[in-house]
Amino acid sequence: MKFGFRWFGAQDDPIPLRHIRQIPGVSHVVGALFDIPVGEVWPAERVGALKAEVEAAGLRLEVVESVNVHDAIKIGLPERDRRIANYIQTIKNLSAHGVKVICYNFMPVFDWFRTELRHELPDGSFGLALDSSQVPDSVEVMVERVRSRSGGFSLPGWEPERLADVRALLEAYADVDDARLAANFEYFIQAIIPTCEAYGVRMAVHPDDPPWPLLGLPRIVKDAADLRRVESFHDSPYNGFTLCSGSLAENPANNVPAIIREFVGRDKVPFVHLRNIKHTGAGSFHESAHLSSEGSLDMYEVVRALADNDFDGYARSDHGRDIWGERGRPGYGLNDRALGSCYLNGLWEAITKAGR
Ligand code: CS2
Ligand code: MN
Repeated sequence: MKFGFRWFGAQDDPIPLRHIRQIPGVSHVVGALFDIPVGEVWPAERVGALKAEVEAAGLRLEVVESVNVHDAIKIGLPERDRRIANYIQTIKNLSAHGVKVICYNFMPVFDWFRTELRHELPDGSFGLALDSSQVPDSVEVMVERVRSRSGGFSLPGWEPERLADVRALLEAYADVDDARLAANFEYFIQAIIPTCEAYGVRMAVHPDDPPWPLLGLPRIVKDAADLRRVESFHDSPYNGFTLCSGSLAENPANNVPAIIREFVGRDKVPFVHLRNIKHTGAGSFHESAHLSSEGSLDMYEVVRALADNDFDGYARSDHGRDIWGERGRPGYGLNDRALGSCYLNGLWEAITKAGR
């Protein structure tokens, strides 16, 4: 297992690479070009510059998160072929600089969805939370709430430019039901996977977060059955998954270790996100520290499912809380993600050594 840490770039992340370099067990940066608008090509020289910056800090860049998918592709507009051609060029440019895995998602309109970005926990730390009773009816209210509570940080998936007219965007999705979205996803996968195979870049779709439909929008990467459908679009190790323990676990019906065993066992998982969440009611949860004792997910079983299947892909600790007075980008401060990395590396060492 190769352990990475998500980084938002020198311009936009208060965490310097040299601090990431000091987290024991972390050897990779999971990065992106956050300023390139969704649907445009990532220029090869910009990818090369990011890689050089990461390597100069003693780290590696082999996973990018996320190359987001333009709404025209998800909706199925005529413009999609041009956007797919751009995506294919981005895959080639990433491959030219040694990127091996692209994390992305296929959620309409929004990426992850929370009602609270700074929910205070009993120990005085702060984490993200979703309280289903607090989801506003109006999307404009939701967009404004996320913007005003983001602590001034940019949040991928909630770009103000793209959501400036969120109502028009939602209307563009009016005829996109589950079946249409799946057909558009299949069209995208069939168009890009031959390039991924030729250029050695594995696609890894992130599950929907939360894994259920919201605000009338379909969501189609929620559970094992959905993952099998995505797999059937083009059966190849290059058409794979970012198994995100926290996102999947938000629905208590998802058996996360079983999902890991199934898909890692079939070599469909180049990348995993490891985090814990605590259920607080139907459709409600808050993010917790990574330890099993702090949340609803048994992280020992999650890591054991990876180890039992000889997982040799990339992993990162996902969302952490704000602790020790840090005011980080929501979910992406330094301290708690670093603690999570150490804990997860400890589980991995204990489980893999015991299995020898
Ligand atoms: C989130 C997402 O749960 C998560 O990992 O932080 O932003 C996620 O990175 C994207 O949905 C992946 O495309
Ligand atoms: Mn995740």
